[in-house]
Amino acid sequence: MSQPLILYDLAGSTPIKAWNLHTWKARLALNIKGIPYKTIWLEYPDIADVCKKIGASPNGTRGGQPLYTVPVLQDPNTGTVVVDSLNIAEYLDVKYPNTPRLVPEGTKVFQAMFRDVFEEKAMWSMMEVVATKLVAQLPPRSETYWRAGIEGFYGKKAEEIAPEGSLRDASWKKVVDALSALDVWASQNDKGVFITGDKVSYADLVVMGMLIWLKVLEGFESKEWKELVKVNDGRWGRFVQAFGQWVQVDDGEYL
Ligand SMILES: N[C@@H](CCC(=O)N[C@@H](CS)C(=O)NCC(=O)O)C(=O)O
Repeated sequence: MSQPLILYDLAGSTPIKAWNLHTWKARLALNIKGIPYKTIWLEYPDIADVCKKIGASPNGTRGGQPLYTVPVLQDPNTGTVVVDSLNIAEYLDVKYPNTPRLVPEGTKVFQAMFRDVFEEKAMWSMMEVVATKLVAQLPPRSETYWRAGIEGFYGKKAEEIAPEGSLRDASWKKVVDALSALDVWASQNDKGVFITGDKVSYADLVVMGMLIWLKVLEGFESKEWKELVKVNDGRWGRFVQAFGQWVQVDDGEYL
């Protein structure tokens, strides 16, 4: 009998716990495919040690040093450890072929380019919008780690990056502009709510990961969420609805 896969994710203190846009891409892939898995909840300062222990490779470098990231997927059935949400989606496609395919044949380059372009257009602005709530829900050790990186980069407290007012409105406008550009591209499909039409693929997980980030951290009642579901003739409202059944989080275990 096959054993549940293990997903390494970052713990937050909201009721749903899973808050990170990158790990949500892998979680959505598992949920869409219906593959049983268990979450191991980590804190930022533990990522590198855990990765080294389980044999996960670095996912790039930062400041000349190896950079270890989550999500990481461990498959006890094959002894495989996979790093990076796109590789995870592709691995699951290959090893669990009777499940919806998220990186259709010949599209890995498109999926990778889509991720880079969309994240470049929208991710930092969205991070500015959610920064205050993001930091408020991190457990203390993760909070110290995250503040050191982000506050060093911006040269100010996380809470001052985009407080209510013109700074926050400008960041949010950049997010809406990025979504509107995507709406124009995606409208070239004549059917289906997803980026490439009526079948969900990894590109959709990139977008949804970012929207869940906003939903978990700011909530349904935030003015940004209310605007998001209406803009572009309701495209993102329909998009989020199409993911409804897949936005699930297991209890998991803390490291
Ligand atoms: N392209 C990667 C991005 C992974 C990533 O950047 N993960 C962040 C989560 S915030 C991370 O683990 N960062 C570790 C660190 O900053 O030390 C993916 O989609 O898996």
